[in-house]
Amino acid sequence: MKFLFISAADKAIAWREAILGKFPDATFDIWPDEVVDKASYDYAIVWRPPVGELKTYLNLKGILSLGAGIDGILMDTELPDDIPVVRLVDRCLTEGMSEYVLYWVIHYHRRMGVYLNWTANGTWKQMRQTDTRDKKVGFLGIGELGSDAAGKAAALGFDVAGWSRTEKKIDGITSFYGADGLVPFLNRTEILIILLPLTDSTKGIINKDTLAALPEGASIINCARGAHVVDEDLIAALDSGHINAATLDVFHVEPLPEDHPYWTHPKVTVTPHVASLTVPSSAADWMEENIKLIEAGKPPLNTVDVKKGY
Ligand code: NDP
Ligand code: OXD
Repeated sequence: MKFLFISAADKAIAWREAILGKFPDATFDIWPDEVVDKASYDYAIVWRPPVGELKTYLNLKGILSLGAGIDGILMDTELPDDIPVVRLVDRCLTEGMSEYVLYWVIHYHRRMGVYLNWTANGTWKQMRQTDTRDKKVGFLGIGELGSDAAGKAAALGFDVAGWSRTEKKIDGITSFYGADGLVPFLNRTEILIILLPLTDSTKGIINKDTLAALPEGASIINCARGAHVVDEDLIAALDSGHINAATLDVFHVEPLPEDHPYWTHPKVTVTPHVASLTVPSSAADWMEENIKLIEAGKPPLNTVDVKKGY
């Protein structure tokens, strides 16, 4: 079996070890330097392949994403259309995302930013503590990642809701769905977490209208994609005081350009796209399972619906 790897070179060594650990007789070639005989590859393991590259590998059986988000793969408008694109669903990725989300939800709920500023200046001062059960946390996107984090937030006692395309029935989580559900969902959400895929319908979903629909003082955690947010609208809402604070892990351009106002905005915390990183040794289990399904002539799990965009 032959694997083609297209991603940052510094990620390749760990992936080679993980994949060859599962398929010891396989060959794992790193694009572009190690590629020989394009027709000989069975599986492409990719992050953001160059447009038009994958269609030149004529015998691929599957395109396996290195991440949960496949917007970077779908940017290739010339993808071969008879080959399944399979997105990553992995325990470590899911648990890592929930850790990141809960860390910031608790940070905003317990107003740790305010306390850390005060104590850094030698100020000893207390605020009234609010009841967790009254704090309304909302997840835009309640799929693999959103549902795990939402379930864990609900277990801590938060009043949790999710917004999705289709209705969800998850114990302890109120479901809002579809275009009609968006504003009512936003109206009740004091801490908003964005965990949507980036598609034509979700691009720019955080804009002046949706920000205005959030209650005064809401906080935002974006750990999906930068293009979900209209940056100027978010900055205006932070400056006006309508939005309390934002933690942003993802950006229109990454790395975030040096002169971007987010770097120095007092109400913004920037993290460098680390909300949850793929752990090759764990994600290789999922790759193995899907490859076995494809080799057995069965459909893989988590196949992307290219038309839907996720
Ligand atoms: P899923 O596909 O499992 O879930 C997506 C959710 O979004 C579903 O609930 C889906 O609704 C909902 N959704 C999609 N389109 C719409 C729409 N138009 N209107 C309303 N709801 C919509 O994705 P994951 O949970 O696995 O991942 C989410 C995103 O997280 C990824 O696409 C990626 O961009 C990002 N990510 C970021 C990481 C980071 O480190 N910052 C790491 C990993 C992922 P329905 O269930 O009804 O289909
Ligand atoms: C992903 C990511 O989509 O790392 O998995 O952003």
